[in-house]
Amino acid sequence: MAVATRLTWRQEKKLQNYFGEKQFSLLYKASVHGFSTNSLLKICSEQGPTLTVVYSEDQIVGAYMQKNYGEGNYLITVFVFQEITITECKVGPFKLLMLFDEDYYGNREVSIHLNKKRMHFSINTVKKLGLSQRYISFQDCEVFRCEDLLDKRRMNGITELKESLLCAIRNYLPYGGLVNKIRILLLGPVGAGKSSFVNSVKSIFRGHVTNQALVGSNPTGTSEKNRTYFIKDAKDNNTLPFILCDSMGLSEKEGLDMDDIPYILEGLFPDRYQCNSLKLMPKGIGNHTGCPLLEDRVHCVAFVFNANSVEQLSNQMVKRIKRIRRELIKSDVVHVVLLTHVDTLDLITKADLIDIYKCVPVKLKLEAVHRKLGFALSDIFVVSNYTSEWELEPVIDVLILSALKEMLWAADDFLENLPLENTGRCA
Ligand SMILES: Nc1nc2c(ncn2[C@@H]2O[C@H](COP(=O)(O)OP(=O)(O)O)[C@@H](O)[C@H]2O)c(=O)[nH]1
Ligand SMILES: [Mg+2]
Repeated sequence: MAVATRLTWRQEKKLQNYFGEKQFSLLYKASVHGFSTNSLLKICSEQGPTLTVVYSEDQIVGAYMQKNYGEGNYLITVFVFQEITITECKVGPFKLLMLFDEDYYGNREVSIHLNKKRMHFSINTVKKLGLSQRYISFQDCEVFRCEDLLDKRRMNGITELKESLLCAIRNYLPYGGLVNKIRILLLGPVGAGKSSFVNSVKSIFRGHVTNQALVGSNPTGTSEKNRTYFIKDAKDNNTLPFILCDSMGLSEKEGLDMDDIPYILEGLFPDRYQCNSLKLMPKGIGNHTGCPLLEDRVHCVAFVFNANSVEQLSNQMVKRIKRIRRELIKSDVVHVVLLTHVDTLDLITKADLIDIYKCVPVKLKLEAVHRKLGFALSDIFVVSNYTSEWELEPVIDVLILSALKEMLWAADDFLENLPLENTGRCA
């Protein structure tokens, strides 16, 4: 049977982040491998950086060591983890082995006596760590190997994945050649990150961070105009096979008129056009001929929400979104959800973005969105938009490109399911 740690998921996550985005592998557990220094050293030598943790009644106390046991003299980080706070101090330098020196009861800053199940501290260390006494009794001791989550090997894998996603999107051809470009409509509350998503996609294909779409544009937060963006690929200067339609945000007071939604889906989305109602838009503006082409229609809708606040959407907003969703289902338009701001979710670090869908806070978030708005879990994607970064980061690119690829694939489903009579252009 696999040996399991006593750390809760939250505790492990907090420690991993605290010690610099590490991945922990449990090497040794005293209650399984024996409360003896020999057993510990046999298992934990030559393992690189390690974290040793002891569990007392109400505290977790431990030591982080950046080197192998047995190598020269080094400083050790000793910490006390109580509820949600971690207090640390540096001790040493001494040989890491001496941490477990069982015969020693002197004034060493810290020592762990496995056979007596006690950890001892000097008066100085007691003060620095805010402990109430010079030793604590513990029930178990565990040692973890600590590896960088974003090491070179992993980063190479991410870069390869990014390249394969770029290639798939560049070479994408809409189903059956029915249209030249897929139109993706971004819908969602003001401030959700729609314009930032456009900028992020543009940045990736340009090869550097750019901010063409106005972000957080006016004092009320709504963009005044709907905008249509063709995306250029810096590789060959061609436009890519999709168009992003950045809508005015949904808001309680201003913003997108709900009655306009069916017109927008039909293709009435004139770039920069400002009006109170699309119903009243005169023919001749943009692509408005009164006879919408399949090319001009919306082929996929992406609902964009801020992952931090999606659970707090007002009842009115939820009603609107559900109404739009019904409209989409009625007209067979495929739709997905983009949860932005995932970089700012509690306990999420950049390294977590690699395997974001496995992270517990993200899984809970997806379930909450599913419960509140009814979207299928498999249709919800998380992204972190470029907002303050200067350089592109492959981990962020992979999330954005994966979501984009899913939208294109979803649009193919829409095209494939079109009734035959709708696939020809309007006579
Ligand atoms: N940290 C973070 N901030 C974001 C993200 N997406 C958007 N923002 C910020 O959220 C605010 C609103 O974004 P914007 O794109 O204008 O939202 P829109 O109204 O839906 O177009 C801006 O301050 C952005 O910088 C994201 O993924 N992460
Ligand atoms: Mg906007």
